[in-house]
Amino acid sequence: MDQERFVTIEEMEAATASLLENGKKVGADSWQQRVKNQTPHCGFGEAGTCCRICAMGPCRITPKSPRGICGCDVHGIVGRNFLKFTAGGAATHSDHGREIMHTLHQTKEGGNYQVKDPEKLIRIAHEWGVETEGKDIYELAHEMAEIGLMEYGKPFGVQRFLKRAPEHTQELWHKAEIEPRAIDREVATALHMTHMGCSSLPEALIRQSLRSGLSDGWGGSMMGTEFSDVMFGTPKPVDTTANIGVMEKDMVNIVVHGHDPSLSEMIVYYANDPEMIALAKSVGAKGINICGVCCTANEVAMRHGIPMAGNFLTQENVVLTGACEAIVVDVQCIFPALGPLSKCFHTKFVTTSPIARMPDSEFIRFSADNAGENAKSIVKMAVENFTNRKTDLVNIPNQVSHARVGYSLEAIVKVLDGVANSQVDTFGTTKPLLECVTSGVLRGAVAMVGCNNPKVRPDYAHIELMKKLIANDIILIVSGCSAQAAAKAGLMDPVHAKELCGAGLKRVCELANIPPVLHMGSCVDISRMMILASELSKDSGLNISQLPVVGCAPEWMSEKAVSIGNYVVATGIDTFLGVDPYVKGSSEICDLLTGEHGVKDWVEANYTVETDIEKLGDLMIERIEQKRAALGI
Ligand code: XCC
Ligand code: SF4
Repeated sequence: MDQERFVTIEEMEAATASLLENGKKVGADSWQQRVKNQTPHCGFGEAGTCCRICAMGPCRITPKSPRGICGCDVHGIVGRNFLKFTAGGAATHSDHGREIMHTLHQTKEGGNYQVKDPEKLIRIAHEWGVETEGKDIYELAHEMAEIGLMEYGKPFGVQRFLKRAPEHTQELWHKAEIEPRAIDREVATALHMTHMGCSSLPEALIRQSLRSGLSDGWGGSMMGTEFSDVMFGTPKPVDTTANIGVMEKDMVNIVVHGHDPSLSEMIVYYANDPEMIALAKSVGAKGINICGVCCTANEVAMRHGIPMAGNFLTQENVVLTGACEAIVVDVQCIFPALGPLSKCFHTKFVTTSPIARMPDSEFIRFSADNAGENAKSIVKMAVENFTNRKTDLVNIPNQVSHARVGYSLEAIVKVLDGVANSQVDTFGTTKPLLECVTSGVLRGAVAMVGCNNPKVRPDYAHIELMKKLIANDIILIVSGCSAQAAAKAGLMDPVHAKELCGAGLKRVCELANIPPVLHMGSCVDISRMMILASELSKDSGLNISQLPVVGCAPEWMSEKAVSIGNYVVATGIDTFLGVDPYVKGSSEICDLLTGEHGVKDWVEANYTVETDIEKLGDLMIERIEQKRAALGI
């Protein structure tokens, strides 16, 4: 295999090691060091058996003390912790979606934020039963924003997006009493249930976990995805580059990190401003280079081809290059470590959201009305900081891969359909993809998502599992930090990655001119995957749970990831985790989540937790083949 085309995990680790050496010169701390300080982790915390929701505790469950002071047993404690964890994730994604709706409400002709995909707005308006005839597009956008915002707190009814699911799925949700009502209500209900002296019945806690997960995936996240597309454009395939080598030695490097595209879109816009480029040249730089980390990277890569410098556990690496003039963040997955770390270099650490305030940062508050002005001043600050760079500290490992990204549902349907579809009310059919699967050219699909976690060798699980799956003719649809792991390794290279595939998948890649690992976006965009699964189900007449499709988060770490897991399972997709969600302390909770008669009875899917990555891959292939066999294909 040509080493130039694919970057191996060992090469990436060597690059990180050289960056850590760079950090040592200036006394920088690192997560690698902090992991050592934190190991071993608390056994009660890891098993989920510590309760501190009231001040009689904390209570820790052991064979000698099987109940907390209130009498709660281990199953109640583990279940409550799991539900609280889910609620944290659902709140976070959904609040991101809410911010997007507020931004949509501020759109105006010629303003900081505009409607870039009016067709999509009209399509959703029709879906929601909103009159579009004779309305100015901004009038419609504001009306839709208000309706969307009402979904967060409406007193009656269930989420409007649930209607996008197949009838059968909607019935399952109804029967299991897990249809999410108002988005915020499911989070509030979860926190109410987990208050001292409320629910300790495992089944009730797990049902609400699924329900608040669904309020995220089919509520808040879906809102975030759909209306980001309306404002910033629905992603289409675009070529970009990935890995730490995308930082440019001779340019002003601005790294955008976080989640909400409302910030990064503005920074990208002003980095292309001729006035700013001229300023960069006047300070001796060749220009301005924007690159991304975490989900923000996915957002701007998919819409503008902005290079992706790294993912969750390489966020410190961008600063360690000594060539980062500014790291500009909004919300979620931002290491507080970036504050002290950036102080070791010339890097400006700029926080912008009242939701994510951190010590040792410069806070420039971002809002829809000052976005333009503030983005410009951030870019200017970064450019002016170029002269403070210490050239002897600059170390940019030369690792860059090519990647084709931007496979929104609309784009996937289009490339696989091979025909342009310009109708407003539909985006085409998934039938060509289904034909590939039923004929056996493709064995199935895996939705691989989620973070990095030092408990797993970072990126290794993502990359190795993907290689194994594509070699077995299983197509990958990925998002979040998993997507960046793939891109860094070269698995999204439209020319070369197909060499790693089985014969069937290779042929599909050639015919459709796609990489075998399709970049579907950020983590809120896992909502796109839910719609894809729904469309596959409707077009095939099968239930979602019958499709040879599974979900996987091999290196997950955040509360959001558990919320995602819950809605993916609740949608009927078996989900495989490489890290235990703090539930191993309760056999009853484990049985409900992973057994044959828990969530599986309600939603036809369940979890598998396997920390041996090789085994995790085998189990997924096995499950896909079982589903095929059951269909007789
Ligand atoms: Fe965060 Fe979304 Fe996880 Fe990456 S994958 S570490 S949650 S950036 Ni969402
Ligand atoms: Fe202990 Fe019960 Fe209070 Fe939890 S709720 S801390 S188990 S007394």
